[in-house]
Amino acid sequence: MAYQTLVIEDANGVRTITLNRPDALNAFNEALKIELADALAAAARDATARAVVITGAGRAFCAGQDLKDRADADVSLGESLRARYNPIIMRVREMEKPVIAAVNGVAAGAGCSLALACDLRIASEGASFIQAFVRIGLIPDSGATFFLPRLAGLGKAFELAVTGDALRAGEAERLGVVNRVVPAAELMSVTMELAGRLAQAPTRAIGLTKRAMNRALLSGLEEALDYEASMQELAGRTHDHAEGVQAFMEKRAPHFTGA
Ligand code: T3D
Repeated sequence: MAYQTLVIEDANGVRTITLNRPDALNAFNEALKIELADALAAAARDATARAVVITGAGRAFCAGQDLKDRADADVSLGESLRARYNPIIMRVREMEKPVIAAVNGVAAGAGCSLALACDLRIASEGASFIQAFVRIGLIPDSGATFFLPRLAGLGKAFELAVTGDALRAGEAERLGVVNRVVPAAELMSVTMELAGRLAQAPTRAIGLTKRAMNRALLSGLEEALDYEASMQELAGRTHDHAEGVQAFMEKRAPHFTGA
């Protein structure tokens, strides 16, 4: 498949997938969702790719769903999650090789979820993680209700989910949400050094380690993703969600009424 929204590079057993819509902060339009799912499946199949890095072009990692595609569309968010986002998250988790998120800037909404679903996160000093969903009247999705409490603890996860406040890279490292924080200029060299080391390691053993940890801690993931989709279907039909998206488009604060 030829990609319009991704850049794929291979070096020393490391497959790097770069989300490449920098003008939209790498927000997920339809093409990016389809292409990322395809690229992850291809990386899983390809025995020469022994570690995978996901990063973003430009100043952001990923700003989640492209809201400009949602502005006047009557879309079932539950269907959108089941058809597009949940398969991406499952592919990251089911791939029996290490997947590293090189978080080069803001990771918001489903972009944050994607980073959280990876096996390791290396963040640049200016990176941040935003559960942006609540800002537009939605619930955390694409695995955020599942991964964030496991990584940050329930209390912090709930706080981040219901305030939509940014979790800065430094605090994310302190909480264990990211593995390492490095200066922006060193992000890719540090990430590639780690990915290269893992690509030379016993891939089968690493894959089986991931499978065992998935089973030990993540065995309810598929059900959780489906449940999120059902809750998002409800949230997506609220007036507050319509108002949240409208306010984003108009670059103003939303006025939520609870309806
Ligand atoms: O819909 C479904 O299928 C269900 C699934 C939902 C999953 C989700 O991800 S829901 C959450 C969607 N994402 C958001 O709500 C985040 C929206 N973006 C922001 O809140 C902010 O942009 C950021 C906090 C990420 C970054 O802020 P800042 O100040 O650094 O940048 P900015 O000025 O807001 O954005 C720069 C440009 O990117 C701007 O475009 P412009 O004005 O220069 O033409 C902005 O509109 C665009 N952009 C940023 N995020 C998105 C986006 N365009 C479309 N969709 C976006 N998500």
